[in-house]
Amino acid sequence: MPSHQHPLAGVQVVESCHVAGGQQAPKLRPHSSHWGVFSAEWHDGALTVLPHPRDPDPNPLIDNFASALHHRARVTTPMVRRGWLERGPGPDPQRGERDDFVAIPWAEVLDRLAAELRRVKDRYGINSIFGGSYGWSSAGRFHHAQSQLHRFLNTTLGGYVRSVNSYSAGASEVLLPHILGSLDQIARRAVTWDQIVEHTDVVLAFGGLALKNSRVASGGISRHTERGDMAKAAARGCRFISVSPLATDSPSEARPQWLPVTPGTDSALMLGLLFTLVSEGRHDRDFLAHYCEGWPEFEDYVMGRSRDGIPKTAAWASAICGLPERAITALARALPGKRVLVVVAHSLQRSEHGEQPVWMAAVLAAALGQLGLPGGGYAYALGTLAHYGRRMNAVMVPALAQGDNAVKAFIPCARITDMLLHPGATFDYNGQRLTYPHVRLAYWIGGNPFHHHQDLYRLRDAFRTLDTLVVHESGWTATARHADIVLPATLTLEREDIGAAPTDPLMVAMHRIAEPHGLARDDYDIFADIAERLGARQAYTEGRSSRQWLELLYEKTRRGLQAKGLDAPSFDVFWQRGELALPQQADDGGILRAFREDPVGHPLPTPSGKVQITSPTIAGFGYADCPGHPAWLPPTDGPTPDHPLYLVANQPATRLHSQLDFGAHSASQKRNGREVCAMHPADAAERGISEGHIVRLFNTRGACLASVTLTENIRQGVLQLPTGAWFDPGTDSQGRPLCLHGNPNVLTRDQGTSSLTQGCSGQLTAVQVERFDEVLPDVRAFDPPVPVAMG
Ligand code: PGD
Repeated sequence: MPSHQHPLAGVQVVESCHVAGGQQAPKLRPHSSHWGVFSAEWHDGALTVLPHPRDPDPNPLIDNFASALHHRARVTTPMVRRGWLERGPGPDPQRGERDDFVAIPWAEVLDRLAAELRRVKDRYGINSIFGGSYGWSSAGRFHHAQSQLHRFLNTTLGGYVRSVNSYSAGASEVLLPHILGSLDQIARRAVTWDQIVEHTDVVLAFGGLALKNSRVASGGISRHTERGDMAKAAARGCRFISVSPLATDSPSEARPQWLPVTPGTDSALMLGLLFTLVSEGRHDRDFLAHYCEGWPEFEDYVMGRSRDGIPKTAAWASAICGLPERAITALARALPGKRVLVVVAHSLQRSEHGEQPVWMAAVLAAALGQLGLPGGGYAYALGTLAHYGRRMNAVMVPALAQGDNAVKAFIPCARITDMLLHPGATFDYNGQRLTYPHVRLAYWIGGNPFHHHQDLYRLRDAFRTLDTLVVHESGWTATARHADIVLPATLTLEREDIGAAPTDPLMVAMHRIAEPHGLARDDYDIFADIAERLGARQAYTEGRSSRQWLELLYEKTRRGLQAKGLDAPSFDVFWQRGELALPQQADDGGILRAFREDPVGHPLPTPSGKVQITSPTIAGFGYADCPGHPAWLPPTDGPTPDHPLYLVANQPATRLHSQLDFGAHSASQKRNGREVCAMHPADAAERGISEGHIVRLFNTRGACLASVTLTENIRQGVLQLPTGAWFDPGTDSQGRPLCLHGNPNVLTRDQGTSSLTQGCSGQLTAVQVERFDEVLPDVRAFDPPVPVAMG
C-alpha cells in the first residue's frame, strides 16, 4: 500500500542549500523516526516528507510530521504553574487542569529549577528524586531523552530513583530469563522472517501479527518488510492462524484464518490444545525428556491428575475461550508433524496474569518438539515490533553514556502511582520484597504517563502528592498540563542526530529540517544550562557541543566497521552521504538453535540449562498469581453484570502511542476530533447504538466518550478503543468525570500483571457502553493553556 512515491528513488542526494548557522545541508534532508526513515524538503514554506526510496512499505505515520511542526498544541515558551510560584513547592490538589500557567523567561526558569533541585537534594537526598521518566521519546541516539535525563541527574546530583522494565514487555522481560533466556535472546535472535518465508508450515499467532505494530522500531527502521514476507510465506503455502478478538490483528496478505478468542483466555485455549496432543499421544516425548525440565508435573496439571483435578480438555477450554470444542481439537490435530511456529504478541502479556500465555506458548512449542528448528518453535513477540524477526547488526550502534547512579532504589516502571501514593510500603518483585521510596520531585522527559499509565484519575492523585513535577515537552500533553515547570523541547525535526537501531542495517544522518518552534530548545542544551547553575556543566557536557557528541558517538561505529575491514567513512562523509549501510550477523537461530544442536555444549541460560516447563525458582517465590508452571488463572478484572463488555485498549494505527496525536494523519482518522471505538453490530443493537453515534464507555474507575464504528471484525462482547488520544478531562451533565477525547486509560486498571513481574496490565478491562445523548462537549486536548500574568 505505499502511498508515497519518492522522486529520487535510488539516487544519492547531495545537492546543498543553506540552513541557519551557516551549515550546508542537502535540500532533501534525511531524517529518521521510530516509524520510518524519511527525507524532507521545503517548497514555498510547506514541508514535504518522503519515505526512504528503498522502503517497500512506508509507514503513513510520517504524514503526521509536517502539520505538527507549528501546531497550536506545541509548547512555545517556558511555563510555570501559578500555584507553585505563589505557594512554593509542595503537594497540591490544584496540580493538573485546575491551575493557570505563567510564562517565565528561560534564564529565570532555569534559576528556579536549579534552586529546587538543590533544595530537594539537600533536604531529602537524591533518593527522593524520581528520574525513571519512562517513554519512547524520539529515534535519535544522542538526543534520546531518557539517556539525557539520566546522565544529567547522575553527573549533577549523583543519582536518582530509577525504573526498570518497560510498559511494552513488563511481564515477559522478567519471566523469560527464568524459563528460556532473555527477551532479546528469545525475541530478537531466534526465528527470522527469512526463515518463515522458507520453512514454516503453520504460524500460530496468539494476538496476531498486526502491521501497525511491526512497522515500528525504537531507534528507527529503514525498510518495512513484514507485509511482503507474510505474503511470500502465504504464497508458498504457509498457513497463518490469527488468534485474537480482533480480525484486524493480522493483515490480509497473510491470508489468515481468524480464531476469535475471548480476550485474556489464550492460556486456557493452549491448555486445551496441549490436552488434546497428550491424550492422543501426539506430543514430542523425546524432546520434552531431553530438552526440558518439569514436564511430568505439568502434564499432571494438564490431564487433571494434580490438585485441582480438572482435565484441561478441549471442552473445558472451549467454555473459557469461546471457540468451539471441535475447532480446538482440529487445530491441535493440525499441528504435529508440521514446521510450526508459535507466536505470542506483547499485548497478551500486557494484562492481568500476562506471564501465563507467554510461558504456556513456550511449553506448547516444546510439546510440538519444534523449539530451535529453522522457522519453527517459538518466536515471542514476532510482529510486535520491527526489531523482531530480523538479524542483529554486526557492529554496535551508538548510545550516550549515562554515568553512575548512587541510588539503589528502583521500581518496575508501571508501579509509579503506587510509589507516589504509598511511600514506605513494601511490594513483591521477582522474588524480592522491595520498599517504595518517598519521592518529592519527579523529572519527566520523553514520555507521557498520562498516555501510558492506567487509571489516569489515580495517576493524577499520585502526581498531586509531589513537591514538584518537571516536564520537558514539545506538545501540551496532559503530562505537561500536570507539571509545575514545563520547558519547551525541540521536535526531532528541529535538531541533528544519528538514527540507528540494533536490528536495522542503516545508520541515518538525521539532518535538521526546521528551526526550533517558538523558544523550544534541545533537552541537551537545557540540561547543560541547569548543570552550569549546579556547578557541573563540564561533568555533564564534557565540553562538547551537540555536533561534537554526534562525531564521538559515530566514531564508535566507524571503528567497528574499520575493524571488520568494511567501508568506514569519516563523520563528514557520512553526514554528507546521509546514511551508512551496517553489516548484519548471520541468521543462525541464536541460543535456541545452538541448544537444540548441542544441549550439553550450549545449555540455555536457565537454572537447569533446559527449557523450564516448571520453574522451581518461581515456585519457591510462592506467588499465588504466578505459580511454578504456566496455568489458567481466571481474571479478577473480567466482565460483570454492570460492566459486561471486554475493552481491548491496544496500540493505535494512526500514531505511535500518543506521539503527534495532533498531526494530520492521526486527526484524519478521528471523527470530529474524537477517537473511534469499534463495536460488534449485535452489541450495538442491544443498546440502540448505530454507526457514528457518540458513546460513553464507563466502569467504576472512569468514563470516556468515543465515536462508534460497527464491524463484524470484532468478537461479540468486545469493544476496541486504541490508546493515544490525549487525555482531555471534563465532566458530564451530572458532574461525573469524563475524558472528552477517548483515552481508554481512564478505564483500565492500575495493577501489576503479577507479583513476579509487576508489568503493565492496561490492555484489557471490563466496561459498559451507552449512547451519549447530552449536548456534546468540544474536544480541547490540543488547546494550550493561555499564560496568565502573576497577580
Ligand atoms: P509516547 O506517546 O511515545 O508514549 O508510552 P510513552 O510514554 O512512551 O510518549 C513519548 C513522549 O515523549 C511524547 O509526549 C513526545 O512528545 C515526547 N518526546 C518525544 N521526543 C522527545 C524529546 O526528544 N524530548 C522530550 N523532552 N520529549 C520528547 C508508551 C507505552 O504506553 C508503551 S511503550 C506501551 S507498549 C503501553 N501500551 C499500552 C497498551 O497497550 N494499552 C494501554 N491501555 N496502555 C498502554 N500504555 C503503554
